Amino acid sequence: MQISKSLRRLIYWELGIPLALLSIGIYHGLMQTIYRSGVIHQSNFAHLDYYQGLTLHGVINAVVLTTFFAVAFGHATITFYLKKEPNKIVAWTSFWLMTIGTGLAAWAMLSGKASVLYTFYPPLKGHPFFYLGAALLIVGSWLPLFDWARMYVQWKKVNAEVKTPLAVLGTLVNFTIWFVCTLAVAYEVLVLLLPWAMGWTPTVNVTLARTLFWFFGHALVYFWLLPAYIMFYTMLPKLAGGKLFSDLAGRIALFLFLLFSVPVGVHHQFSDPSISKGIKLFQGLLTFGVAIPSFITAFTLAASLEYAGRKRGAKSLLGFFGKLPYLDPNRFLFAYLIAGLFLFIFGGLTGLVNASGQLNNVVHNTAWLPGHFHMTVAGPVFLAIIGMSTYLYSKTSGKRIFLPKVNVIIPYLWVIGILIFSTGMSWGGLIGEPRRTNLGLTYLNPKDPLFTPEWVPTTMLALAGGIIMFITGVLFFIVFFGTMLRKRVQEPILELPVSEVLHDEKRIPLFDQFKPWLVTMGLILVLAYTPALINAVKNTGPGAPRFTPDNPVPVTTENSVGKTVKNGSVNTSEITGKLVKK
Ligand code: HAS
Repeated sequence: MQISKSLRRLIYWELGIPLALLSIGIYHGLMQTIYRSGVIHQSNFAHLDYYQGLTLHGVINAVVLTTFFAVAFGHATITFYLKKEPNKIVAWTSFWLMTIGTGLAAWAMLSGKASVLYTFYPPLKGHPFFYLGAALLIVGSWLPLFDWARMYVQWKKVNAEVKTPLAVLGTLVNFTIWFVCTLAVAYEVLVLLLPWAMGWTPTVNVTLARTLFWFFGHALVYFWLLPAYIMFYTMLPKLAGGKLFSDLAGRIALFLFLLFSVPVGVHHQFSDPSISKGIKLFQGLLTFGVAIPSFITAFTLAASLEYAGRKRGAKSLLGFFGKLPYLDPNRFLFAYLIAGLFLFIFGGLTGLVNASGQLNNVVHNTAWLPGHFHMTVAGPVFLAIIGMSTYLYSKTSGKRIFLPKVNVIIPYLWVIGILIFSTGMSWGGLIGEPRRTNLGLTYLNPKDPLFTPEWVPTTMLALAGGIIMFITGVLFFIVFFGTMLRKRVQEPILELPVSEVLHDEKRIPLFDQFKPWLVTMGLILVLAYTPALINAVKNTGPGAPRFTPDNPVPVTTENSVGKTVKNGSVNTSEITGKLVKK
C-alpha cells in the first residue's frame, strides 16, 4: 500500500537513529570481550571507562534500539493491516520525546556521569539527565498505544465479526504489557531515583527500587521478543513458501504473554534476602508459565516449516529442513528469522535453567547470564530487528538492497559468533566466572593475586565470538547504510509478507477481545506483586559493603574472624579466596 511521506520519514528516523547509535553499542560489545579476556589490563580505553562502555552497550542495544524499533514496527503493522495511518501529531510527538530522552541519557553516559548499567540499580547513582532521559523515552513510547487502540476500536466497530489480524493483536498485546510494566519503572525513576540524584532525598530504598525495576525488567524482555514473534507467526511461513499451521495457536500464545510476562520479575531476585521464599516460589512457577507460549510457538512454527518443506518437495521425516530457502537473497528475511529461531532453542533452554530456584543459585550473577541473554535478545530479537529494518527501509524507500548476497549470510555469521561467544560465557559461568566484571584487571591478570587461569579458555572463546559478531555488525552497517545511499528504483510502498493460515479456526470471541485477559492479568499481578512489594518496603536489609569499579573485593568487609577491615589492610587473597570459591 502507498503511505504518506510523513509516515515514511517517521519510520526512517525511528529505524535510522537507533541503528546509527548501534555502532557505539556494538563497539562496546567488542571492547567488553577484550577487557574480560585479559587482552588488556586497563580500566579504560580511548577515554571510555569499562563500566561506561558496558552501560552504553546495554542501554543502546537493549533499550534504545528495541524501543524505537518496536514503535516503528508497530506503526508499520497497524497501518498495513488496518489500512489507515496513525495520527501524525501523536506519532511525531512520541518520536521527539523518545529522541530528546535518548539524547539526554546519551549525554550523561558519554560524559561518564551515568555509568550505572542498563539496570541502574541504586546505590549506583547517575546524573539526573540519565533518569529524565529514560522517563522521556518511556513516555514517548506510550503515546502510539493510545492512538493505535483508538484506530483498533474504530476498525472493530466496522468489523465486529472479523478476527483481529494476528499482527495487530500482537502489537496491541505487546504495548499493553509495555505500558503496564513501565508504570513501575516510571515510579522508580521519578519518585525514588530522580529526587535522590538531584540531592532532594538523602537515600533510597534499594530493595524497593530493585523490585520495581524487575516488575518492569522481565516484561521488558517480552516487549523485545514480541515484534519477532509477530514476524515468526505472520511472515515466516509465507517466506518459507508455506502456511501458518494454526492461527488460534498464535492468539493463545499472545494472550498468555499478556498474563505471564509481568508477574515473574522476582525470578531476578531469587538471591535477594529481603523477599520471602513463598513469593519466590510463586513467581518461579509463573516463570514456567511464561515459557508455555514459547513452547506453543516452537511446535506451531516447526509444523509450519514442515508444511513449507513438504510443499517444496521434502519426503523424509526431517527432510523438510533441507528444503527451506536459507540462502535466497530475495527472501533474506527468512534467513534472519530462522537463524534467530535456531538460537532461541538454546536461549530458551538456558532461561529454564535460570528459572529453577536451585540452579539459579549456581548461575546467578555469573557469565552464564550474558550467555543466556545473547541467545535471546541478541539472537531472535536482534536478528528480527536488523532484518526487518533493512526490509522495511528498502520497501518504503523503493531502493534495492546493497550487496544482497552478503545480506543473506549476515544472520548465519551472527549465529556462529553468538554460539561461540555464549558457549564461552555459559561455560565460564558454570565455573564461577562473574558477569559485569573487568576481569583483565584482576582475575585475568597473571600479576594479580586473584589470577584465575581456569577462565582463560572461556574468556578467549567469548573473545573469538565477540570478534565474529563485531565483523558481522560491520557488514550489516555496510548493507543497511549502503542501501540508504542508493537511488530509488521502485515505487515506495509499505508491504509486509502475509502468511495464509493452514488451519484457520473459526472466530472464538474469547480470543478476539482484550477485556477478560486484562482483568485476569490484573488479578495475577495483584497476587504476585502485593506481597513482594510489602516485603520490599518492610525488609530494607542491612545494607551492603562498598565496592570500587576496579576491584571485585569490597572496600570494607568482614574477615574470617568477623572483624571489619579495609581492603589493602589485610591479605586480600584470604578474603577473596572465599569469594572466588563462592
Ligand atoms: Fe531470560 C535473565 C528466565 C526468556 C532476556 N533474561 C535474563 C536477562 C535477560 C534476559 C536480558 O528465571 C538478564 C537480566 C539482567 O541483566 O540481570 N528467560 C527466562 C525464561 C525465559 C526467558 C524462563 N530472557 C528470555 C527472553 C529474553 C531474555 C526471550 C530476551 C528477549 N531470564 C530468566 C531468569 C533470569 C533471566 C530466571 C534471571 C536470572 C538471574 O539469576 O539473574 C523463557 O521465556 C524462555 C522460553 C523459551 C523457550 C524456547 C522455545 C523455542 C523456540 C524456537 C523453536 C525453533 C524452531 C526452528 C521451530 C521454551 C520458539 C528450528 C529451526 C532449525 C533450523 C533447527
